[in-house]
Amino acid sequence: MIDAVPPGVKDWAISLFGTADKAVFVGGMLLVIMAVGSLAGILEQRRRFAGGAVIAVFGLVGLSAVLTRAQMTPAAAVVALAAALSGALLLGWLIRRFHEGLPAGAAGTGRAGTAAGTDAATAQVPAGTERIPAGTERTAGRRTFLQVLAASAGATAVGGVVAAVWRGAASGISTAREKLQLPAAVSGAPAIPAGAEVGLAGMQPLVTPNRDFYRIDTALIVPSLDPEAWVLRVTGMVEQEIELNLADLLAKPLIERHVTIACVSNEVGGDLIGNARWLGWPVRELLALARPQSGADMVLSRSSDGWTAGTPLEVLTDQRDALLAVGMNGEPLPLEHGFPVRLIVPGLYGYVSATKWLTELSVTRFADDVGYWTPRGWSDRGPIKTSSRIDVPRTGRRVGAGTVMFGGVAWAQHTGIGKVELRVNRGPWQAARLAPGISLDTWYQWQLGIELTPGQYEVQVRATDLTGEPQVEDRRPVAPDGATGLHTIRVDVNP
Ligand SMILES: Nc1nc2c(c(=O)[nH]1)N[C@H]1C(S)=C(S)[C@@H](COP(=O)(O)O)O[C@H]1N2
Ligand SMILES: [Mo]
Repeated sequence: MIDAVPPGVKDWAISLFGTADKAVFVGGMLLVIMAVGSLAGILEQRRRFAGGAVIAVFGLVGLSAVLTRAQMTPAAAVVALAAALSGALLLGWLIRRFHEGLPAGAAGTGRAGTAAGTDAATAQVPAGTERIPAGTERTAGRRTFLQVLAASAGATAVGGVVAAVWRGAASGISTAREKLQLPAAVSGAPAIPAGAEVGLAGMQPLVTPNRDFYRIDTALIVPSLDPEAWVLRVTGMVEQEIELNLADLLAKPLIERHVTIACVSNEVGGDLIGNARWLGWPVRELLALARPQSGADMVLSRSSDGWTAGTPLEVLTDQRDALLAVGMNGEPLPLEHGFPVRLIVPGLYGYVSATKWLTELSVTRFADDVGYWTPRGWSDRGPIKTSSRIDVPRTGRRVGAGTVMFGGVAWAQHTGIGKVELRVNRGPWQAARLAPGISLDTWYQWQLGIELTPGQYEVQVRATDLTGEPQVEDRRPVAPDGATGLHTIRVDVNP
């Protein structure tokens, strides 16, 4: 569904539900399944095979969904077929019981009732068969219904066991993750300068804890990759194809850097952005071993579930610290953030760079290949736009008159922030105190106290990068290549 919906639907879902979109999607899926099940029941009751046809079509949709997934073996089709088959069999059984209205033991007395149990009670019974009183039939019908419910529950339980085995495999990966010993970096992350964290109540931490880090991906089930079996292939327009396993990667001289990554779907003022300390091997060193051929200008990175990102080759080979990351804030990557290995590229939105559960780097050309989101209405290039956000006070918040403390973040990855300014009710811009950044690739915090008398105010923030380029003030939506505009909040100042 996620792969097939028209461009724009995903944006709409993210803007409406944020990172709860997956839970909403699964809930919606259950509602649709219940609706299709009800429809199948109603149709089958009227006409034989009509409900079965509904289930067959639903099964085919499931089958084609399974077969078009990346790296699905034909064996995966068994799941869809088994689901459709058990659905159809259950439906057939339910409808037979419904029409007969007879207890399981009395079924097969040779006659089917015209409709529900009450009609069956008056139906003709073949000679020699003892007539079952209506009341008994109703009780029996109820008992049959309960038996069918129990059988359905049993079938569901079998599904549950299958899911549990699957989850068991995932938790095995969790154990493997916990056991994984990350080597020390040969070049550690530069120390966080004193005062980089302004320490205003209500501000987010400068380094985002893993559990609070935003998560965006198309994976309904988090891929669980066995670190022992993981291999990365470098393919395509290279002089030397390369295969690298995790032990090979961990034996390389790893470096550690703070990098702020952001989602292209992040609205102005939004929270689809986070800053972490990543441990990894520079991608440029791997690509240097593979020796890209002339004419190549893109690296299509692929995940275990077939998702792809197209990153300019230049960005992966220049001196910025684009990483094959294995560590996040001192731990192996959390499963949701790409365990065992992902890409982290300073300065580019995640959809064109930050491939999680990485399995392949294919050196290619923008003219020949596209990443996952490009045919779905998003630009093939995705440099992160300079932007800024007010975190304190939150919009609509009541504050006391006097000096009101404002605070927030600003980012211009790989260029760095030069200044941050605030303005009240579209008045003159006032320079905020910009805290020292960890690096050009991370967000910066800022704060500013402004004297405000009682009343209602509109406050805006504007960042300017270190080359003197201010952020774009025109309001533009997130598609196709990232939102622009000024984060604007309302503050109510009490007397
Ligand atoms: N395999 C895979 N990697 C992916 C994605 C995805 O859908 N699948 N989404 C990308 C997008 S759009 C973003 S913004 C970042 C988010 O990374 P995070 O979830 O660790 O914050 O991951 C990127 N990597
Ligand atoms: Mo994203």
